[in-house]
Amino acid sequence: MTDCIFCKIVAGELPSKKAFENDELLVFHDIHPAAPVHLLIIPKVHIASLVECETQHEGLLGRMLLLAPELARKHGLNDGFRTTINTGRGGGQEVFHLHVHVFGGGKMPHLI
Ligand code: IU
Repeated sequence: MTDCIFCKIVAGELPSKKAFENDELLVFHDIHPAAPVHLLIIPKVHIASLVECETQHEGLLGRMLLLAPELARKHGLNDGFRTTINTGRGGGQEVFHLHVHVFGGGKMPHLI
């Protein structure tokens, strides 16, 4: 999608601090970190949000989630971490390209 910021990051048209990359996924550090470690896991293909995901995306979603503990371990989040997927404006989503936030390393407020 041409006007999607995360697609531009995938295409290398905008810079990012990469933490992981394979054929399917890209992980980079959030530009406004909410914790000492704050990573975003995104699919390289444009999917606007969790609402747009279908059965065909089951494997992709599973691999996105399974990457989180691996990233957390690599970034020293040995005591735990938080994963968040904001969905839609009502869910606090600001960038409409599916992403999983993985963050931790500080005192995490209890939200729910
Ligand atoms: P949200 O779940 O859509 O609210 O989160 C979007 C995140 O993307 C947010 O934490 C931003 O700081 C982050 N981000 C980024 O890392 N790089 C960017 O160029 C833009 C947003 I725009």
